[in-house]
Amino acid sequence: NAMLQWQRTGFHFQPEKNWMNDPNGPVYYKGWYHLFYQYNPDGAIWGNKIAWGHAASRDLVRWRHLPVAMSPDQWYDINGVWSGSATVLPDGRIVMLYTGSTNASVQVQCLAFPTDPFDPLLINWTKYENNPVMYPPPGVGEKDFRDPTTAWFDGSDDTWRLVIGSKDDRHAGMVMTYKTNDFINYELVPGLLHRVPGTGMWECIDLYPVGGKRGIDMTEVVAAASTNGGDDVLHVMKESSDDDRHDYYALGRYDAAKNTWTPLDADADVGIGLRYDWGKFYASKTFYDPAKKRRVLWGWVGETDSEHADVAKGWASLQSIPRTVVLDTKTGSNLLQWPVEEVETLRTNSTNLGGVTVDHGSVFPLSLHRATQLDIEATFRLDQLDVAASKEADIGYNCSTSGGTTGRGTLGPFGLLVLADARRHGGDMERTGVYFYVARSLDGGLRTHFCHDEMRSSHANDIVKRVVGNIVPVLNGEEFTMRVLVDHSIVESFAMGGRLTATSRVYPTEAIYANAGVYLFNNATSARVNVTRLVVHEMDSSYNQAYMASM
Ligand code: DQQ
Repeated sequence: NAMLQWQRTGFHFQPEKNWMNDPNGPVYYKGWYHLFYQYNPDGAIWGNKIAWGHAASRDLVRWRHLPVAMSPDQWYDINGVWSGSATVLPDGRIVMLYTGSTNASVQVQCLAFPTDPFDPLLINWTKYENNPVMYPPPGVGEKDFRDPTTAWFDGSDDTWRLVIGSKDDRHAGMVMTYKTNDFINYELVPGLLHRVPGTGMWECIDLYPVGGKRGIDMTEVVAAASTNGGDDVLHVMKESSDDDRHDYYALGRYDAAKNTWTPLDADADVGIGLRYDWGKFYASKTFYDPAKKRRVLWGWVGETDSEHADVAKGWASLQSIPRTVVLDTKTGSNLLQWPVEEVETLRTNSTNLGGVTVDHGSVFPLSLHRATQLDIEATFRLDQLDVAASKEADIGYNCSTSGGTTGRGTLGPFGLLVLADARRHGGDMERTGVYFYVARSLDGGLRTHFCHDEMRSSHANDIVKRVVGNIVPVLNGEEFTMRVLVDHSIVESFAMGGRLTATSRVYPTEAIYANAGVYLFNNATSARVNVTRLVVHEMDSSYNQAYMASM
């Protein structure tokens, strides 16, 4: 449908057509990054014939689409080749574990290998002849046993371990650990690695170590822990809550010998505390990139339009920009997510627009050539006198129940309007608000919220529009910073260096092509906002024909 063609992105990953969901088995192999993904080759909706789509890239940004890697063609996965993870063995071989939905819709774990290990593109995959290798254990629902993680090596008993998410009969989300020494025979490790009441089915578990700088491989840490305690490293546990479709994480400590993971802060446990992203982002997965010694996160960004619209356009879903993940050593209580550095190689035409002051209650258009593919870096500072004079209490400000860009306080909202109608500013013009809202809390301190306002992002009426976001830590002396990736129908923001992220799918009908623009706005009732830095980079498309041909 040519009419909806403008919704396709320029630098976010998406298949050429049809439905996509979870990222699967991300791995680096012989100079190539591989991304597999849940894919329906038959259409733009999810179905019971899900296969593994496949693409490869040298830089995580420019992708080469490859043939479907695995299809539902065996009794044990005939209802779907579902999500799974890659493990790289010390000799370089890859083992892939995934969930099969059997002919009776039972969830079982299955094993597959590259057919030709000398092929860096890993085009063909061979399923293990005696699949499945794991069945739901006693007491676990046959439809509640899925999404095996990457395995790590535990030198204490020379076995590989991996975890699988589930829920119990009291609706608690939970994680089970398995060990194996050949990837064929598995033993359930007694006890549960973790369990949180009331959180429902935990899909797509991820468990990995984080430090403050480079990424860390799980095997490396477990080996170190058995010799020196490994105390300087924390372990992230992430689960995707089937109940409310958000990815929740927590920082904690993994004790391999006891088979436990314990959150640093029980009040911010997995499933009830931090989210990776406060917008549309689900079923994510990380991998360790040995080439750049970093941990990289992928997340599925679904559609918020109607299924009817997806069928009309012939495709559905994007992957987030791949994000590096490190521990925020300044707060010690959250991760930092940031677009992989390779994204910056797509920047062209950078315009410096900083050094302006936006008065309260005003909107200021930016003059740009094109505003459908952007990487925006913005830093704001509130006038200190205005902050001192502000007496507003932050009683219950909440992005999702706020008035978005139009709800006014003394110190916010202020920020950007993107994918906004460049032709005129006014009333019901299409725009997506990306903003900070600063308020005084009852203890007198400042509390900062970062939100996306999708309420006026489109004149179309078959779209879920919300205000999303949450409180973001801002430490003494820090300015308010945001990085916003704009790509036709997605706005992906990183606030305060990646302490908080928000992703929105938006479907403007008028603010498209040359009519798309960006505005600075400050809708506070009294504070002036200094925009100390504002750099707008136009972004090249990563699906460049010449590049594709040269690969
Ligand atoms: N998607 C897969 C499952 C997983 C779910 C099926 C999460 O393996 O639990 O497409 O989105």
